[in-house]
Amino acid sequence: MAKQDLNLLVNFSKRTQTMGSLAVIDDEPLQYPVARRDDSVVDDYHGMQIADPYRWLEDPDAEEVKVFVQNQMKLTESVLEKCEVREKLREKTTELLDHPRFNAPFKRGNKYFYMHNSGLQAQNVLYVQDGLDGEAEVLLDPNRLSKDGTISLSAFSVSEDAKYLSYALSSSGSDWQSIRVMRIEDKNDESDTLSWVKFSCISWTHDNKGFFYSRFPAPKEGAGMDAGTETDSNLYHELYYHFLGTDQSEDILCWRDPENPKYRFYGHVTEDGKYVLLHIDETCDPVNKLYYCDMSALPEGLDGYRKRTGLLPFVKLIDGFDAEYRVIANDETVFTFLTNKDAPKYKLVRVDLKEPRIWSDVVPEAEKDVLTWARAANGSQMIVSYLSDVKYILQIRDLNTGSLQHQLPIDIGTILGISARRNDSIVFIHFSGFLTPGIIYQCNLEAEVPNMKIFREISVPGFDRSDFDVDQVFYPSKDGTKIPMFIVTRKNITLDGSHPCLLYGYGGFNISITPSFSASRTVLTRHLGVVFCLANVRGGGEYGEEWHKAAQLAKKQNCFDDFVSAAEYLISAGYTQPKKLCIEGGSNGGLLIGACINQRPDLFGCALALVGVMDMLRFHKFTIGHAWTSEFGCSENKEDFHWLIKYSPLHNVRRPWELRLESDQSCQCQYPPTMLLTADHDDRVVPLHTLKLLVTMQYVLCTSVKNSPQTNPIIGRIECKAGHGAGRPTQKIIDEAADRYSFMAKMLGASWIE
Ligand code: X98
Repeated sequence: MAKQDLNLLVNFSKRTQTMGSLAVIDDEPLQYPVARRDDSVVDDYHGMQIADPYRWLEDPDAEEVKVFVQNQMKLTESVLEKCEVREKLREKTTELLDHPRFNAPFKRGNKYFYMHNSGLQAQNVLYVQDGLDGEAEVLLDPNRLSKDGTISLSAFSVSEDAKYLSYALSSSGSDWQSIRVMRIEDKNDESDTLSWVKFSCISWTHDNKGFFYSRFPAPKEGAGMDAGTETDSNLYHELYYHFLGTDQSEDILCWRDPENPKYRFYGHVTEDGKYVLLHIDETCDPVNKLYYCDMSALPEGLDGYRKRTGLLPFVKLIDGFDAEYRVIANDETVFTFLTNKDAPKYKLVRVDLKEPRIWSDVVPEAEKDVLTWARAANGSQMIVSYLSDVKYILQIRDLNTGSLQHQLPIDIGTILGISARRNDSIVFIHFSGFLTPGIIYQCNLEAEVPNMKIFREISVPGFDRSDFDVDQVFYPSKDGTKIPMFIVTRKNITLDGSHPCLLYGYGGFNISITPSFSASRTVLTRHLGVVFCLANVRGGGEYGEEWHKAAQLAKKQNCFDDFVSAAEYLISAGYTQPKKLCIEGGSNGGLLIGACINQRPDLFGCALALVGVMDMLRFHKFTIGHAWTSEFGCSENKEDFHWLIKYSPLHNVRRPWELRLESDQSCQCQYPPTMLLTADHDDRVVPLHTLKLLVTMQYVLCTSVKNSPQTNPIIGRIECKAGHGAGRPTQKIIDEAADRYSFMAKMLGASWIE
């Protein structure tokens, strides 16, 4: 961006007057709330002056912000009331969710544990049964913990003897957790309560005396009042060991590093119970340090540390952030790791702690496929999965030699979970696909040819997979790179450009977006004829770390280009046309949507940006945002600032009718109808991102312009008692889907098919 443009941005409000608004829905004008602009807030970034007139929206406790949110919610409701298919969507999505579902069971002692939802329960319930044939009973039902279903079971761990359950609860979708302990036999809670837990493993020692967990110091002000609404930076993580039956204040501090306040620590006890591994990371890049402590060599065990201060004597195995190391198995001192060290598509390696300089490959990096995970089972075997052109492959390999023993057949879809232990021959594999709501496979590794027996299949009344087609295409991006994209349609559609289309993407953090079942999207395809497309744009992990790096930092623009090219492909191939094309993304994908509507407002008929990172100059200041500088860079560095200012959604809202677009063939001369979504307890991507972008779009495009051509609505949906997405009760999931997709349907002119 030219310096001149930035100065224009600073002076913007001085040149224009607030006019009210001319956006229209059903021929009725929309009145955007008037929001104060504070022209005194101007920051100097490396000699450039950047205005931030809505800085006041960064204070979630300010009365003015609460009023602003209320006004926006009222406006949005007035739009949604006019979206005819809202109730039908709510009804059908409810119907399609109203069926029993499960995840893969896992074994401790002779008991099996699994999560289950009978259909419309707000939160999944934890069940336990003796053996595989025992009668299942409820162990922990989070639905009994709050009337509105906003307390969720966000993590749990069963002690080795299956006598205790330590479980983490989260309120209103916040990342904060509170850990409690239950005696499994009588389902009574012990008095243990551990607070301010976040980004933690819960890992029991095999003496069943307690477990490792991680926490941050409590936020300074109003601690405990409404955790999750604060924006304070999460710093000074610490690893603790908690002894059952003691107060949190007596927990052993196992590791901290005050000199590196951004480091995060996870303690993980190895399957043989001998070691605790300390996994350290600083950012969201797939790299970590790895230390270990031989607990059997501690003279008085962990008990000794109750009496004295001092951290655990961890030994540094990996002490740099140059690669990722995830433990797969160990035999005494010989450890097998999954790593991307010199292997961007990952490999399995082995080291003996006695000779830490000698590493060998067990399963070398594959040429094309990404080794996504491996689980040791049945003594000397492992289940290994690869991602091959965004489709999972499942194999059984020899743990010692790495050699391939069997291929396990699976459909196009995602392995959502796997339960396997070194000493168990039975493994459970949880699978889902666009047209497969869920199958739990049971695989007996002792069998000569292990087969995938269906243990449980999730069936959805009213859903018939033969009504749909799934295809995968590889389209060229701006620079010619071939990008994979899945396309889900009603059976045998004609490619005449007439179909409403929903294009979804993420594109970041080495995260692969793979096919899975979605009740609400199935309703869209079945009843609105929507073509659903999932573009696996660069920045994700679909082809390993190179694919990730290809749209990171200075190359972030590549993921936007890939997404825009997906839209262009869908139009040129006859699936849809710009005014019938809706784009959607959440979190880093919300940023993708924000950037794409700024760059190509002409290309889309609707945009849905969920919980997005929108202020790229300030994201690092809030909660865990500092961990994302590995992906985005940081505006405090001059070079990074110049990357960020080019695409930051908040800083690139322009009136299209005043610009000449590169592609200006069919410019609608306004932004697509846009819904920006956030939630009051989103402490991952704090709501201020969405609120600032929302008011900026409303101001620049609508309220500051007399007779603005921007008649497409720009609205915000701000959910209460919810966070970044996890732990949301079923009713809130349904209501949100009905709201955003009924808005989409209305804006695209999609009509209901019975
Ligand atoms: C996060 O920010 C994930 C947050 N997070 C975790 C856990 N560990 C982390 C370690 C480093 C940094 C972040 C971490 O949740 C964690 C560890 C153990 C158990 C449970 C949690 N992510 C990014 C995100 O949410 C990308 C995905 C994960 N973003 C929001 C990036 C931009 C928008």
